[in-house]
Amino acid sequence: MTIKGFPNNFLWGGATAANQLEGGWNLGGKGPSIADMFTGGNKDRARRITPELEADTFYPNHEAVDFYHHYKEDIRLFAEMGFKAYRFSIAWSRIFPTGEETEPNREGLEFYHNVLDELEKYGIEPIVTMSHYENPFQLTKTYGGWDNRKLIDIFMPYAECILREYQDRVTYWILFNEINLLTQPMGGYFAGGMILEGVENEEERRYQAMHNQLVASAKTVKLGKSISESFQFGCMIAYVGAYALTCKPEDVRAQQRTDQIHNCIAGDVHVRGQYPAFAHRFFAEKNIDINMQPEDEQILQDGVVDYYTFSYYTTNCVAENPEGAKVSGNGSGGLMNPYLKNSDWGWPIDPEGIRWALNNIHDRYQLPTMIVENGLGAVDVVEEDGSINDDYRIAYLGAHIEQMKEAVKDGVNLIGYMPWGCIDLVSASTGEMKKRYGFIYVDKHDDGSGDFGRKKKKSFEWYKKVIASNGELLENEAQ
Ligand code: BGP
Repeated sequence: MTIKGFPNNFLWGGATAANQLEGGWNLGGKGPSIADMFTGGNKDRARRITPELEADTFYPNHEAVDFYHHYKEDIRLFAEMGFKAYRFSIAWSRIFPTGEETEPNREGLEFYHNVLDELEKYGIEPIVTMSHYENPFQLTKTYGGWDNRKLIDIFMPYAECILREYQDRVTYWILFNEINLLTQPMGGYFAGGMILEGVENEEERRYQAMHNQLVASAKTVKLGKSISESFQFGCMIAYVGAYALTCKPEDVRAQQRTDQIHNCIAGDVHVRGQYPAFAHRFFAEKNIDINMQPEDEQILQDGVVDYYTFSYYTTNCVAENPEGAKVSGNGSGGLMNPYLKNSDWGWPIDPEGIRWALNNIHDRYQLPTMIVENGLGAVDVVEEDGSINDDYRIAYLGAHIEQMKEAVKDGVNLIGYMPWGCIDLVSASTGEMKKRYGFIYVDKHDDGSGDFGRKKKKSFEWYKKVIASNGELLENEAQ
């Protein structure tokens, strides 16, 4: 029997999010989202959230990389690379500026029709995230964010509006980006739209927010299926693989627990329609008392997802007594792995880990699976001749694709790969432009300078060949 690599209909593409890409933060009737209230930062200086905009402060998401005015050019470049699919998010506050209008903002809806027109022109399949760290900020002011159950009722008209509006144009929907970041302190702002500094029951409120989003997700799936039978709904998990630091049984158990809490609670509810048993004990031991309504059980069961998506950047190590050097890495922290090198932002680089993650996910859920974020945030240098030789990015992505191929040969039903920030955009964690992921460079910098000019990096031609060969030509061969 021949063991085959990527299937012929594999979805090669790239991923972005409205708040990090579009700019036009107050154009076309858009209201401010929570992302618009974040200042810039860097790996040593955290971003600040300002409840009111401060004069003389730079807010990097306001202009981002101005996809709002460059979308035609950008999508043409995606098409030139051979993209089969493109993951982007709809900015909720472009459609409902404060979240609570009774009528949607037509101009916002038209913007995404225009984006979809371009994608259609090149035969690129849209994969649309409904909520990617961009709650209308007014909801934070009025209700505090997703820990307030009221948000479910406010989200549903938005979900219904976009599902109906784009029902003939979009098949693949992604519900809440990295919903499980709510198990981590940074997830409060990003995933939950909440400002929880100094709040006593901070952890409980994050898990409450996650529950409310899980209920909203399930309701959206049920509603969506009544609008169009062709809709496919996916969850989105920030999958950070955890290894035991040693083979000491207590360390191995600490690893299992971390994996259960961080990677599995939200995924299990999305896929199986109920909380796993270990979650109940975890909540009890932590005194986390989640307000679940009697009807929630049925709602969760009725709205399970059709496919599983996740972001994968890194892994870390876990020990019973976590002493030693810590790493950064997609909200997770954890201990340094002596066998791995870190990126310039301290995220361990672990291509083998993506095969491990894919096998774990497949063993647990047996669902079609899509990697909707992966990549290397790095500093790019524009040479005097204008070239950008990002061999480090080619090496990172090539090694990960190689391991994805192994996972497919292992039997994983992997249906797509959307590397993150296929065009440079604003970093979520640090607010920097300096931390770049793209195949396409954008002339925009952390002091606000730059003319938004687009340039192909070396990885652009490389990825084009990877796609054309359906993942057969990798690292050296494709250069
Ligand atoms: C994920 C987010 C993205 C993205 C990415 C890279 O957590 O879903 O929005 O930004 O991480 O992280 P960063 O931008 O901090 O480098």
